Amino acid sequence: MRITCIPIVITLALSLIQANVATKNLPRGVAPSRAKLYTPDTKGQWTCLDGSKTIAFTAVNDDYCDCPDGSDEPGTSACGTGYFHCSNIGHTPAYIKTSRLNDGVCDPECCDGSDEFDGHIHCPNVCEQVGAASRKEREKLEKIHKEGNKIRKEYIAFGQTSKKRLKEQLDKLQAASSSVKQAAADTKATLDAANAKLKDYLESTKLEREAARELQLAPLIEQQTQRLDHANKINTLFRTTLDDLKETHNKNFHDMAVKSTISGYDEYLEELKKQEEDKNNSSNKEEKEKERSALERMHAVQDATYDVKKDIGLMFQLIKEMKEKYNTEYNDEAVLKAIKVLDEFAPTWEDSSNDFVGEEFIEIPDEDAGDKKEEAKPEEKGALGEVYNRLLKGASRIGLGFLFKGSKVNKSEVEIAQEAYNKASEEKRKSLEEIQKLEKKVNTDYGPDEAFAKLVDQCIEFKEIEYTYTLCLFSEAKQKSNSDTSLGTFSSWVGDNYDTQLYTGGARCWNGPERSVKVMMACGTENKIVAVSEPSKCEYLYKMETPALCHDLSEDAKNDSNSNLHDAVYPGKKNRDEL
Ligand code: MAN
Repeated sequence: MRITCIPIVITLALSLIQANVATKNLPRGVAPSRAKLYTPDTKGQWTCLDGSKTIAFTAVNDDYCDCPDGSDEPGTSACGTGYFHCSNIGHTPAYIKTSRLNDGVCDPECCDGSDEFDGHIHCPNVCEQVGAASRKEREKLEKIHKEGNKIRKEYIAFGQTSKKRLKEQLDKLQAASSSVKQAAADTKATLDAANAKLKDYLESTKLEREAARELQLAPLIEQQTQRLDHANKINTLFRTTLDDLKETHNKNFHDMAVKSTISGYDEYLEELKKQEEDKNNSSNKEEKEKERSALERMHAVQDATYDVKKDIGLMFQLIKEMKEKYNTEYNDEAVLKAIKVLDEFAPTWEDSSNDFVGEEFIEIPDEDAGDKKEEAKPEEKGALGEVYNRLLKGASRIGLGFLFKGSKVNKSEVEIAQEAYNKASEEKRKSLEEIQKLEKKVNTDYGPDEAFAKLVDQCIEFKEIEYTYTLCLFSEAKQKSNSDTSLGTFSSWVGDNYDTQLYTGGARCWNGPERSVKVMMACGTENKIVAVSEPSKCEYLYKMETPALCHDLSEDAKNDSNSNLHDAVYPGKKNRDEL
């Protein structure tokens, strides 16, 4: 709908002219502007306005309905379907349905009282007062409109400058993005080449490096194996102790503590058996052993030590629980023997400074750790020492210093390439993100003249008894009480008038749809929400005012002469009898 205003002066002048034009013969209820339609032909005949019938002109307003469209009775209620024109001199002319004539009610639309003329009641002519009040209201609205329109013009200027600036920024970023992309691609290629080189190097020196690792880890494997052996011995001691207890304890005593330890031990044996079976099914042990690298073997010995220690812990605990609860009066020798083993072992087990217990794992050094020298120590100058020195030189040459951190090469080619690639791809990511953000802003519809750009991310709120409703324009609407409920994010404009927005995809309503908001806007001197309702469950309606909708009235008047000022302020609202 085009928004418009017919200035007050023109309205008044029109009313006067219409009144003057009215002729004596103009039937009651016909607007002077329609006088031509109510002229008899030369034979005194007249045709219904829908063309359906010709009747004598004297039958117009004879209180008998002749025309199907009711046009022959504009000034009586005989048809009831036509329209009666009240001149309302001093205010604005209006139409009412003819069914409301002489019905004993003074219709407010006919402020001149002309709708009740049969003498049953008297309707005073209040057009002067009503007209004055209406003109005052119009003036007030016009003032708001003028003020709002000034702000709107600023909004437009802002929106247009901002759009231009955003477009320029976007162009710049887009132009720069190709070199950012290229840099990311180039650094990726360099990284791939460095990785390929590293892979080749690692492949070609595999045997030598393994030999060097062997040399490095051999003493540690040996050390860890000794710990495993030691752990195995303790494990065997506990197994034998518990086997003996199981065999030789006095079954006649039925000591519950002893029984519970033995059944715990049986469960443990059962579990152990299962694990052994799984292990045997899953691999050919010897084959695997042969293929394993020094590091894998080191891990295997460490894992085995850990497992054995866990088993010892379990058996230790079983005997300990028995010790705490067994019946001392029985003096069962088998039980006492098991407790003796426990007591002897307890200090070792519970003292974490013991090197087997506390440090069953020996930390495995990096492949290159401890090589803080360019050459092998004189005592390493056997065959492996030479291998090491050759590797060191080869690695330095291609920049694979990380293999030998202590050497003169601080950073490897791969590390350098990786850092460059990380930096370039981060720049590429940032640039694309920035472009996307700008594109979103540039492509958002802020109205044909960009007036709404000023409202982006402006947040306004409306407090009512239970909730505070908020709206961040072009962003999100919320309903707040103890917590925030999203009512939806900006989705689109509704229609072509740029006065209604839709926010969708809010928090789902219990047993219902996702919450959504329709924002209906009208002209006002500031951005504010003036009413919030929930016409249907979880579908909200915000009414807001904004200067962005205070259009230039004179411009609008040119475009749409049928609208009035009220429409300009609250577009879409119609008089019920409007024709
Ligand atoms: C909350 C509010 C109301 C809504 C109900 C639906 O109480 O969001 O507006 O009608 O949930 O269950």
